[in-house]
Amino acid sequence: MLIVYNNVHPRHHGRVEMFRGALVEGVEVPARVERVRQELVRRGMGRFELPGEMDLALLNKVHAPSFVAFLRGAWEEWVALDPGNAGRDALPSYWPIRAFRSDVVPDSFVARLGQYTFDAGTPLTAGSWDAACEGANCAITAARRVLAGEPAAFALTRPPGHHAGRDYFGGYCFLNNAALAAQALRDGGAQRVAILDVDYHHGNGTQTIFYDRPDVLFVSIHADPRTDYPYYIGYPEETGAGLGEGFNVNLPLPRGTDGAAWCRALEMALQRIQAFKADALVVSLGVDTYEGDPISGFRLTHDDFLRVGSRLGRLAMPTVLVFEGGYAVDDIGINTANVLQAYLSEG
Ligand code: OKP
Ligand code: ZN
Repeated sequence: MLIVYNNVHPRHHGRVEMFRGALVEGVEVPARVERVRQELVRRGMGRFELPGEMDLALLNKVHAPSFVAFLRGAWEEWVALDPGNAGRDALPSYWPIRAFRSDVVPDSFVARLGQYTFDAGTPLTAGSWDAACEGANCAITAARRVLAGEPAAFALTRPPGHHAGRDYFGGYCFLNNAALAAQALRDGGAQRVAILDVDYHHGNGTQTIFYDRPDVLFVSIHADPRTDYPYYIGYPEETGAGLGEGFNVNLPLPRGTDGAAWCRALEMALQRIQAFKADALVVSLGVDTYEGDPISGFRLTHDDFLRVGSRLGRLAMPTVLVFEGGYAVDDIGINTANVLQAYLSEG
């Protein structure tokens, strides 16, 4: 499979995230992507390529230009607050909730930081912008390669993307790689694009970016937000708005869900995608549904990932796969390569 690889991803390396009142070691580490790369090399199943020139116009179309500018300059502003900050990740401490004003732009960097993110678990570091921007570039490049006739391509990148919205970051995500791939497919001639999000967590960013649009169908299988992150979104009654009504499908499942039950939800998702008659598919491929994942609660096995891959391969749709979550580092290579290898064996 064609793998578009983000070779600058280690520039984003968060030290800590806030968890239950403590700063704890982060789980979204560079080794995640390196393990996947090593396993693909070991199996001899990847043609690795680097992306070309970044399409900043597309980035500024999917994301708000003010947000893109904020992210690009955020590290410099953080360090300007206090030179000692150079040794510390930027994390927010203040958020404008509903009762506060949403029309003000404070001078204070930490105040603006809280306007652009929704949790204190997404450390912004010196190289976060570089890594995220190149990751976005990988996803866009993968989409363009598929438009040019490649049957499938995998954007192997971190940080992940599906929690990032038009003008906010969070959930370890800064730029929405899957949304950028979908928009690149649309702009390149695909009339209808489906996004299937199989990460353990609901892809709130992707959902909101396309919520009022009928040309991009978003279907997500994820942990019930009543118990799991991102908590405030991802419920089944969220079906789209305006022209986009009916083009958003959330399939939450309870903690403890095993591969058999998960695959039944996958069948429902694929039924909807086929009825939509998508010209191309984007898969937000998180493997944190794995039974050994340290922060998640589903119970998919190594073999279940083979089933998922072959089921997706049987669709025989032009497909862009974008790497999302998965935190069981020792098994992340096996699980991801299992999906891709089984996908290819159906081709
Ligand atoms: C990103 B992706 C664990 C708390 C969970 C955020 C999870 C983000 C997951 N200490 N916090 O969807 O895999
Ligand atoms: Zn996840």
